[in-house]
Amino acid sequence: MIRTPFIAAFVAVLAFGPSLSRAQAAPVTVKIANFAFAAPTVTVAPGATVTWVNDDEEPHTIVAEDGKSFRSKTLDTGDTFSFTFMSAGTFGYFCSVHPHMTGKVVVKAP
Ligand SMILES: [Cu+2]
Repeated sequence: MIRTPFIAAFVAVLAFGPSLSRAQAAPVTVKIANFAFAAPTVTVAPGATVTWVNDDEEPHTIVAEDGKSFRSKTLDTGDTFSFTFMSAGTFGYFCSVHPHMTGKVVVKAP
């Protein structure tokens, strides 16, 4: 069949095209453990989703320092919270249960 390679190439573009564009805004996971965000600072591209995972035995929250960009509910052990950062900037955040727990997401084009 002559057409098969063309179809295969087309399918490859469909399969890999979106993942290539997503790679520029790769998702990041931030673990919460021992009353700290690890890593405390992450740098992502615009459009990237950051997911926090509570690996602690204590409840934690993720609250934007500006009070409006994002705010999670209380995360129990194993709970996650995700936020997609569309615009460039530096977004500090803290845990409202333990305000000494702070972190930062830096969003900038790669
Ligand atoms: Cu906390």
